[in-house]
Amino acid sequence: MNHARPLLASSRVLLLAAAIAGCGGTPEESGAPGQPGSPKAPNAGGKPRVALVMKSLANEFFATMADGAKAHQAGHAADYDLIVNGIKDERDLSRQVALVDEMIAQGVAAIVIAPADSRALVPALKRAHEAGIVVVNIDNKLDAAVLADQGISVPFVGPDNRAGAHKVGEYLAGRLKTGDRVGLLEGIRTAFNGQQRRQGFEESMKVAGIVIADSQTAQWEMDQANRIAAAMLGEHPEIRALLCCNDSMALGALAAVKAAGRTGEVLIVGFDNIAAIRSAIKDGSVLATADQHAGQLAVYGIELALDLVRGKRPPADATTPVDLVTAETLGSAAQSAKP
Ligand code: ALL
Repeated sequence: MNHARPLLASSRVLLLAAAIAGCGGTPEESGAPGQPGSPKAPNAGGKPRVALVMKSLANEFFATMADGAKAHQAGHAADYDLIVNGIKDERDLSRQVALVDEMIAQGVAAIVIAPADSRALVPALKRAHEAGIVVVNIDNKLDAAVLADQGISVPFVGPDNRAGAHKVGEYLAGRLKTGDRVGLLEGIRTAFNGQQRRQGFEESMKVAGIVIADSQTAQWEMDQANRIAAAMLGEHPEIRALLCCNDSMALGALAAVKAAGRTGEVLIVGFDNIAAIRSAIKDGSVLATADQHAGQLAVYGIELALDLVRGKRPPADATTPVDLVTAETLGSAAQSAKP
């Protein structure tokens, strides 16, 4: 029986699912294994509760991630309960830290987290670790040096963002010529996956002899990307393409290119494969993106977390797939349209 009840008081938190069935034990009871040296064993005697902590739920990428996680839980309802939550603003690090602390206070068995920042979340995750909560890092890798400094190790499950961006950049380069100039829109600069994507784009441009005329952060967000892309197009009218480290920013860039009346002349690529970008690829207004399989990403993390809750030893980091998405792969007519 699921008796869903609100777990989090704050109105800023979007609680998508709070299914807490059969949680017989209190965090203080023993029975379910915690991590080595843990002072308590959360959810002893009942189904473990797994908390998925994401970033901006306004971003379709995380809505897809949440749907995937909820579908997995529905198919394994006897094994665990799921709490799904995220923040409103990509940059609201303190809210994500507060969410981790709320999950610790709830005594969940595991936290599966896509950290908004690779460094700032580590102390909160250390608190979770010390409370005997299994912690699994998905999507955006935590900073290895900060983890080592804090004396904890957290398994990571996610894609090779550098390789993914490289694939997208290489495909774009095939439509450009040596010496062409492009602009780059970066994610949050302290996010490791954002750094890796920037590197992947830079490397692919270098190989093709294409010059990055300007590179700025739009903090993963559409509105900021729109403003920055518009300014870039004004300052660098020679720019032939905008390389965006996620699809939200690619949508912002697309609106700027359209407003400048340069659709098709300035190519756009992104990263995530959200629905709006798939449509834009099909109609030829965006060239390509990378699919990092958002719906599966949390599922991989949840499965690993459940293994750890059951006492398995943490494995090495696991790399998940990332695939190039173009008009060809989408089977669209736009594939023959030369930009
Ligand atoms: C990253 C994800 C997605 C997303 C971005 C914005 O961690 O991998 O690319 O668009 O965060 O929060």
